[in-house]
Amino acid sequence: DKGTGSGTIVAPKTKTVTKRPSLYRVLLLNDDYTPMEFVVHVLERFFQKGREEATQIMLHVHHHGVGECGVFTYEIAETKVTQVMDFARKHQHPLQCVMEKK
Ligand code: NFA
Repeated sequence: DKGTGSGTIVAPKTKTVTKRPSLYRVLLLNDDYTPMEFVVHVLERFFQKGREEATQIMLHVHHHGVGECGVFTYEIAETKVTQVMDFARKHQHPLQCVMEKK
């Protein structure tokens, strides 16, 4: 291939095209029955929130009907939704968790 003038053979430059992954919001939906403490626990356990932020998010969902738990790539968001839905079902709470493209 092209020389450098020193006799050393170097590989040709190649252009790398990277694409940023699409991002998805994971949301919790309000309902009338899931205990507030359970929602706080979900936010701590699956979204690594501290007690204070988890409580703020839970109260936001309680008052506004929906709130964001985090933003993730597709596969991570899907995993969070499944984990939360399985955990809520196991404890017989109607809590709903969904994802939406940003
Ligand atoms: N609205 C529920 C209650 O009053 C609490 C809740 C908050 C449920 C956020 C779901 C999501 N027990």
